[in-house]
Amino acid sequence: MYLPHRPVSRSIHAFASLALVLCLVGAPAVTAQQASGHHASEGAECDCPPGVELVSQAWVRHLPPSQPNTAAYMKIRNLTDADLQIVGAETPVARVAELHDHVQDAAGVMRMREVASIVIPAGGDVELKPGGLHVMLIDLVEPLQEEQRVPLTLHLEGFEDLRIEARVQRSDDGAGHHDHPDHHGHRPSHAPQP
Ligand SMILES: [Cu+2]
Repeated sequence: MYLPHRPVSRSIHAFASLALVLCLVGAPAVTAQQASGHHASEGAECDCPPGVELVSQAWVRHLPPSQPNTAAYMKIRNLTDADLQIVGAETPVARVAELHDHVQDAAGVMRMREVASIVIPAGGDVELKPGGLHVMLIDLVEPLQEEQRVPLTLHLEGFEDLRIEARVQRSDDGAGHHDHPDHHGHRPSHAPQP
């Protein structure tokens, strides 16, 4: 069902050229979105390379100003025919951004740990969400305000960056923007936050 990445790129270029010709003869113009290589995902704010989409609004958990760290969550879709790997992240609002997952320790407690990469499967999605994968924002430059827009860049191995604009929200608000088929109605008991 999904088109492989390279033909998609080529078709966008071909379409853009065709559109230019059509413009000259008075046919409807394509939007700037369709003509550019990067595009904004529908309903979600991302300057994503062709073949990659943000499925839902990216968000950063709002925490009391005393908390030096927080986390960013989002759902990303890979329309290409190859697995993609997120291998790094950066944001101007935190001095360090790490890729994290939650794993259960021997005592059954969920704990965060850093991971080297996060895979977005070919033709599939990956969801970063509370209690699971997330981008850890460590040592915030200053406390984040609710509704603040946070630029977040994700580096993909051998691929162009995703430039995302995440919104700062309380966890309840954020959860409202996501599907939670495996949501149990409470946060996993793990420390430290988030
Ligand atoms: Cu973490």
